[in-house]
Amino acid sequence: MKIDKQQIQEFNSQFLSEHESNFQFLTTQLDKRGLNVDKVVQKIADFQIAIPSWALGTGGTRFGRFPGGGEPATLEQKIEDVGLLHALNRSGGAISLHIPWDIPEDANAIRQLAFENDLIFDAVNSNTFQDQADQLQSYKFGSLCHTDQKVRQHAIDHNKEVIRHGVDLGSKSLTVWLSDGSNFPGQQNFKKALSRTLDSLSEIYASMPDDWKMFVEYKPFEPNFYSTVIPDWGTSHLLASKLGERAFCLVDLGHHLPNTNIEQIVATLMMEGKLGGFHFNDSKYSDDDLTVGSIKPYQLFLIFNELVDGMEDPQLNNPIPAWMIDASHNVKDPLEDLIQSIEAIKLAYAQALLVDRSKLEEARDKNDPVLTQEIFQDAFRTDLRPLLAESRKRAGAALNPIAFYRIYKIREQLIEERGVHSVATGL
Ligand code: AFD
Ligand code: MN
Ligand code: MN
Repeated sequence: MKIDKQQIQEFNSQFLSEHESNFQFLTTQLDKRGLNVDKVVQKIADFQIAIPSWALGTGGTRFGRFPGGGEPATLEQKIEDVGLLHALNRSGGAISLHIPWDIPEDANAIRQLAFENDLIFDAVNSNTFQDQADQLQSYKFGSLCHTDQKVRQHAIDHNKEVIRHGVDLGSKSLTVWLSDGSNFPGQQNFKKALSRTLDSLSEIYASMPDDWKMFVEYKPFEPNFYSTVIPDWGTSHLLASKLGERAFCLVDLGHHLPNTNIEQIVATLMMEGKLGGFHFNDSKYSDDDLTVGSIKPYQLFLIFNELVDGMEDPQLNNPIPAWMIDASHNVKDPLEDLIQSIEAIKLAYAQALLVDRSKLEEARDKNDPVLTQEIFQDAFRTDLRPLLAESRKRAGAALNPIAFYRIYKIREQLIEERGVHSVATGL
């Protein structure tokens, strides 16, 4: 199914007068603060967030999974779902594929389909955390870090194959997340495991086209519960530095121990020009993969404050990170959940754009923590949702995407087309 522009215009017309008065009220407030509202609205519109192919189906836990129906069962349907999302909010103009879950049979046809849906291909992801059917070399005790050279080579070759698929689709980056690690003290030689991982990654890095980037993800635990080979940003940074200038760290918000100061990690990595990728989600405990901004919206704002600071600092040389949502939806409709996540990301971004950076620096220089807090609170407590709605309106998207999704019964139509029992590939 497809959403046509006419439908969106019709829908928007019902909400237009309410929106105009909200936006007017906010514009007056922001004008007084000397903010260029049009510029902010444009920045919000330009901010595009990639959607991972594995987030379009219902997620689950190891205890169970409760699919809601109408899930995309093929790569074509996954592209169609991201296309729907993008038509609704004009903010998710890229899809990130996971190989071998999403191997394109005909890359040209898939490229064409993405083009018709106004989508590009974001980073491709390798999978060395599961054994595939008939796989001779098992990843039970690791992949790129494995003690057995044959297993390492198998994992290296898989990553090279992922790059080839990415090249065929026009991707420009590879994301590597490793589940490698150990479950028990003494099981693994830390130094050897890390240096084997570096050697394996070097071979993969060398096989990337010159205009490609590699993103190295880190995670402190799970599925291994005693140690992981790349547990933290420091280890990821060490690998990225040794690999070369096209290797970067990837921050996944859920991949930190509780209360970690993620905003400080972001600042440090950007200072070093090594923050390459970003996976958004939210968590109460660990890698909960919940809707972005649903648990700790203030932390998200603080993180965006550093991201904006890093992007606006002329002295820094960090590339614009590749933004992606990496969340799982166990009880919500995946598409509705993604709409909410995108909204939360853009809200935090807009709030961070509101921070008066010269005032902030002045207050910091004078060691005035009261004033710095006032500045943060001022930005965080301003309801900027009308700015987001305005940026959607200008981009030809729905003023209220969730309402559109429900009123036009998108899920019901997907269930009608695909059936109640269609199951997405992936986790
Ligand atoms: C993991 C990682 C990583 C990986 C994905 C697999 O965050 O991004 O590709 O989930 O589903 O938790
Ligand atoms: Mn991730
Ligand atoms: Mn994760």
